Amino acid sequence: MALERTYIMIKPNAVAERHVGDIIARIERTGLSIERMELAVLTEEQAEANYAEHVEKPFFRELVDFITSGPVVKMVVSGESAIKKMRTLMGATNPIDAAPGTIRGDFGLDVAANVIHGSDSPEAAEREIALFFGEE
Ligand code: DAT
Ligand code: MG
Repeated sequence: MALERTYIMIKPNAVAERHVGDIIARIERTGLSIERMELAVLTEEQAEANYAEHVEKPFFRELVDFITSGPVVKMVVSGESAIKKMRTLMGATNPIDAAPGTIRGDFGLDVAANVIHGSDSPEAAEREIALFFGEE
């Protein structure tokens, strides 16, 4: 167990569909804390950097276009095992495979518009927090 920080982002479809309050309530109910939070439209550069590991994938351009298509809610969430706890709360990448009760299982429509992003490792969390909040 370790005290961790993770970068969480509510994607444009979920903001447009007014799921922000429900998603924040679910995060707080797990006992994790919201340290920072901001509504913003990502730049193309931020989107490409966030998804750099997927640059060779056929869906890369679609992913960048989607994530920059409207405002997102950027957050730093902290607490005991925050990275894994958030990944569990989010559910599987493809909403079709995500269990009911998870954020993607309840609100996801398809794999591209899968509602929420969460860092997958401590290294990714620090990189993403620096990228989106300009912190070290
Ligand atoms: P995760 O967001 O669960 O970490 P990932 O890192 O594999 O998943 O992919 C990043 C994002 O890319 C994912 O949230 C949605 C999009 N994506 C993944 N696979 C896709 C596919 N086959 N078609 C379209 N978009 C996809
Ligand atoms: Mg990932």
